Amino acid sequence: LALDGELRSALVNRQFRLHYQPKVSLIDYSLEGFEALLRWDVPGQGMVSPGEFIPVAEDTGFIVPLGDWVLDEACRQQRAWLDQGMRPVPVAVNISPRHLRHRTAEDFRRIVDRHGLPPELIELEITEGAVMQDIDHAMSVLAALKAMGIRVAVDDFGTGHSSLSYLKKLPITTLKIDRSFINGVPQEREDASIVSTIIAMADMLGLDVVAEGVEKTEQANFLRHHNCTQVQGWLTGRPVPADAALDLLSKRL
Ligand code: G
Ligand code: G
Ligand code: MN
Ligand code: NA
Repeated sequence: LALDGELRSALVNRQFRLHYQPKVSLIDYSLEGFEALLRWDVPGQGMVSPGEFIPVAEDTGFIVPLGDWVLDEACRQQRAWLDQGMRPVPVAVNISPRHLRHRTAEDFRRIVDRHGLPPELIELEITEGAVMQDIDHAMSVLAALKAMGIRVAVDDFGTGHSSLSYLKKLPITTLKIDRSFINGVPQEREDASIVSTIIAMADMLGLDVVAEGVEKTEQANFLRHHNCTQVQGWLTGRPVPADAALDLLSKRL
């Protein structure tokens, strides 16, 4: 594949960037974390979205070195912010299914340790699909990550095929409610029921819950009313380059 070769050269030529989207408290709108989102800065063409190349990288296996780079870069940036005296907030990275299958918890920890970071300042976002593809491996990796103190979120929650019996056993810290459900809130009764039920279930399971894709004040109001405490979406901040993320860290509550 031509694109696979271009992606491999892009890594060598340092054309990948991370942008950072704020995760914000619904109680006081304080900044509580970031999600790192990959961008490909193609010379003369601007930023290419990961939606256009992650599927190819997943197919060819390039996602493994690329995913390692993403985690390493997020850790490097987090270290730099801490060294500049910034308030510590967790930074999350997306781990694709194939990356998860090819790595152990020790592999991830080695990258975090390389930067001398407290493990609780790094969060891995993993989709339900990634967990279900190889449940035994995922269970053992997640259990070891938990023992190390590295946070794990289930991303796009509600869209995958995980059963509640696995959810009960999964050693995770956070559920991220998929934005397809947030979209219909508060008008669509089904979406409103699903969202309020996920929030209540997360609370009873002792998990943190984040609502993704929040674009409107009415959505934030609905979520606050149903005791969701953290949101991520265009309403509270788009993904921004590292320098703009530093501005947020230094100026915001
Ligand atoms: O940022 P954007 O909306 O274009 O992202 C599109 C998709 O790419 C999302 O599903 C997001 O989770 C995924 N994505 C963004 N950054 C990364 C990354 O670093 N690794 C992986 N595996 N997926 C990512
Ligand atoms: O699959 P994942 O949840 O990691 O995807 C995250 C992607 O969602 C990011 O690439 C980001 O650009 C996108 N995103 C974040 N907030 C919003 C939002 O409020 N609305 C929409 N439509 N997309 C969003
Ligand atoms: Mn994500
Ligand atoms: Na998501």
